[in-house]
Amino acid sequence: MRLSRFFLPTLKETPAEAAIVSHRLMLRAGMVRQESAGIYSWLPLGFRVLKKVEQIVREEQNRAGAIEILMPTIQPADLWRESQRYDAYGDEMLRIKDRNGRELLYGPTNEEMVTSIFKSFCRSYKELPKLLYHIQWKFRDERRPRFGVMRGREFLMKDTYSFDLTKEEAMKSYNRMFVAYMNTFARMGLQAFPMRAETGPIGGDLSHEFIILAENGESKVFCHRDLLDLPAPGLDVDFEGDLQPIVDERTALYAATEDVHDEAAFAKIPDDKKVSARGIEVGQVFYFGTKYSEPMKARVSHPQNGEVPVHMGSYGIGVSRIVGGLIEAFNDDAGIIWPRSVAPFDVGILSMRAGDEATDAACEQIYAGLCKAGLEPLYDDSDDRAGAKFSRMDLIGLPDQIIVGPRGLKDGVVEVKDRATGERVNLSPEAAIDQIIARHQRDIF
Ligand code: 5CA
Repeated sequence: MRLSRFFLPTLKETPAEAAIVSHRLMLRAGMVRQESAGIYSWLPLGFRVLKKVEQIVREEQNRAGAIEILMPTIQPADLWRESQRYDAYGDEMLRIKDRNGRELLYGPTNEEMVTSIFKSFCRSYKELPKLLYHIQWKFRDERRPRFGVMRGREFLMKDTYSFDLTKEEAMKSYNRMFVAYMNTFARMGLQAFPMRAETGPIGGDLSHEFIILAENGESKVFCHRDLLDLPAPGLDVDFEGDLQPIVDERTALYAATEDVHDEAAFAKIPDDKKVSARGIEVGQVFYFGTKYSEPMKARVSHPQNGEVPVHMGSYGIGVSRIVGGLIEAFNDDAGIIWPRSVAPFDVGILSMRAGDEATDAACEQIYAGLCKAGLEPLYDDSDDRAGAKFSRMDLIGLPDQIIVGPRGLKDGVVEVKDRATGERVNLSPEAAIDQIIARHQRDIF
């Protein structure tokens, strides 16, 4: 993409309304625009990151055996009366009437609808287990929308729903999602820790939140320091095998959110291993048994016992929240530093003298070489001052920059800068292309 043709409305001033660094940087980098409290348009740069995050989430859901569907944002109120949640959900639910006076709502989550889909088509235990998910916008009329996309009112969520014959089987589905989550966040460069959590309006008695530690996080969390050293399970885990040991290893150590924190259990941890910190909840998993299948009569035939309600769980990831979470985790004074797997473009090409024949030719050569290798460069072909180009490229945080100017080209070199470390090397244009491709291949998995 050539910057001259792109739409990158960066801001010079720091927006006063933004209280935390990720919100400030998203506005300054022209990633989003607020349309109303907690409601955002995603501008091209932000949209590209959102899509990358969404795609990683999708790939890891598919790898774990979940099946993608797409349910609507608008749901009939009657569905929620069946589960008794219509009134219980309270003011967070946006209630709407259509022209015929029929009551509708903008879905804050989809347990009811997916249960209704399941029961229309699945009648036998032979069809189980089933894991269905979608990636769809939700609306929750949050009392205090804040921190930009981190606590929005309209936000993008991936929600998966599992259907099993028994509690034991449902635990296997829970474990699948648990393991898939660790891998999902690791692919984005994030370390997310599972912590025991409250179930709230979703229900049930077993739940974990996945938390990334961050100073500006809304959640207060407590855990054993050794939990922080456990790596993600890895993309080669066998989802058809026994995942219990992997989950056990990650749930054996104390880890809890404030709501379910047990001070007595925490006190037993040696002082130097106690972590009490703030974090961002990027995902949450729930097992709630027959809470929805019972009232909504989602039953299947049992091999011995006639008909039984299915055991269910639900598993959410805050796709749009993660974009803010990533910036909280990866930034410096100059701006954002994207991990390669979620960067809006793979590399920036900065022309130090647009219009100079040799500089233009070298930029075009590098641009074409990178595109041919399947990478997506952003080529700053504008005639802005060098300083403005440097600070804009640093602000938007592409992992690598190639700086091309007449002075270097006289010696046959361009400059390759690593955004994260600030390290610079001079290389021929061909070697610069190879170097960027190698860095990309090293980090994308
Ligand atoms: N039905 C369940 C699981 S699918 C559910 O709704 N879970 S949830 O309430 O925990 O939401 C799932 C994830 O969505 C959260 O972990 C969080 O990352 C994200 N999320 C929740 N509320 C918001 C919000 N107001 N703004 C942005 N992201 C949110």
